[in-house]
Amino acid sequence: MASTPASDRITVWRNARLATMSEDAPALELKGAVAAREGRIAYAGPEAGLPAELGRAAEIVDCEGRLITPGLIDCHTHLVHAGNRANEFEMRLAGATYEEVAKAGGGIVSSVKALRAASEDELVRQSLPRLDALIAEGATTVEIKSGYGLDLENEAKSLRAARRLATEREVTVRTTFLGAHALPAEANGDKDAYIDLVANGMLPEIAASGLADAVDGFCEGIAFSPEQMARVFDRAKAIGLPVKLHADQLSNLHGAALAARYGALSADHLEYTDEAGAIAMAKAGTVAVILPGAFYFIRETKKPPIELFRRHGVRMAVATDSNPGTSPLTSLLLTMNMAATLFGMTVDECLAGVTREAARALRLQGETGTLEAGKWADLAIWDAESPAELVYRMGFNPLYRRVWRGQ
Ligand code: DI6
Ligand code: FE
Repeated sequence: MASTPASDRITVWRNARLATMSEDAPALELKGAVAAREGRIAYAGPEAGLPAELGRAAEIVDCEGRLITPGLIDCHTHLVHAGNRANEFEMRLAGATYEEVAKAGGGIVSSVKALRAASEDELVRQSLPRLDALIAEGATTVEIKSGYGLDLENEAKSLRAARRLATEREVTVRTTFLGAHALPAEANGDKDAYIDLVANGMLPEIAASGLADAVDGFCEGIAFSPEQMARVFDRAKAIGLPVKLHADQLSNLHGAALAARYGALSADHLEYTDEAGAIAMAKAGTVAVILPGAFYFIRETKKPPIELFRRHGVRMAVATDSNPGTSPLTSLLLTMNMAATLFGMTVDECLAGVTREAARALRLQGETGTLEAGKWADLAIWDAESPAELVYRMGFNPLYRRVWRGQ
């Protein structure tokens, strides 16, 4: 009998508990099935509803009652960086202040120095173990920012390394240009001149080379003002790239409202965001990306206004913010536990935050983030019966199988 060409091959995962994360489906389908054809979902729902032509699949996988969720999505990482900042961590434990750490050459500038000294190959080599840690927990899509190069050559090198990671592993990578992350030493304190370089010198080249899928910035007293970020965003909009913003992390500069004004895909951190910011985000459809790892690691005390986001219908994603300075975290499962334990987010909010809403924050909600026909066949199959088991544990990975584009 002629073998079925791979392109027509249908795979069915049956006898499963489905958390499709679709807002139109039950939270948990107890006897569900998912069918995949040509890398996309052909069916997801009650096994009894599986169309006959799919039931005659080339491959049937009995999931033995295991839980299937959409593949996990980390929508906010600085995964591409060089070296680490463990020494700073130790200094801080010994009581050093941020200023003392900075005076000792620590902080973002030390990561900039390491990034500039590393080759593109070295960046890929150092970043792969961090990506593998996310993949090992069922991540199928990862966003990766630049932001440690702070000049055109090194920002482009960072984004090329990020793109290359998607050729080294079966994973979808979305890249974000974060030239407006910090002020490089050579700027001699002139933030306005550097922002002009970011907006007019770097961004057009980065966009023309196709290295970035979005543009981000750090709107904070120690970084850039709303007015300075607006200049970068004006350029991004003129070029046609969507924007995101690290907003209201350490103070309320009304970064969330600025992001909403530009129709940003997301505003991220948000510990100090006020009700006006939440209302503006809701109106603009800007996703709140909640980053508990940074809150925990820098021992922040001001929690993001989860209740305000709920009240005003702001969609919430959850992400690792994996970076060497404030969130050296590469576990979405632990991130979900932190979002629940530290911020009171529900199990459904946490799991939606690393699937459906994380896809929305990357403008990928049409392609992934839920188990619905037509979307990428990106699945995570767990040795678990309910989503609560994925959020409840700390440091335990119950992943049984990961499926990326049906394979
Ligand atoms: N906020 C943060 O917490 C990180 N970047 C940002 O905009 C810090 C990044 C680092 O310290 O390396
Ligand atoms: Fe970040």
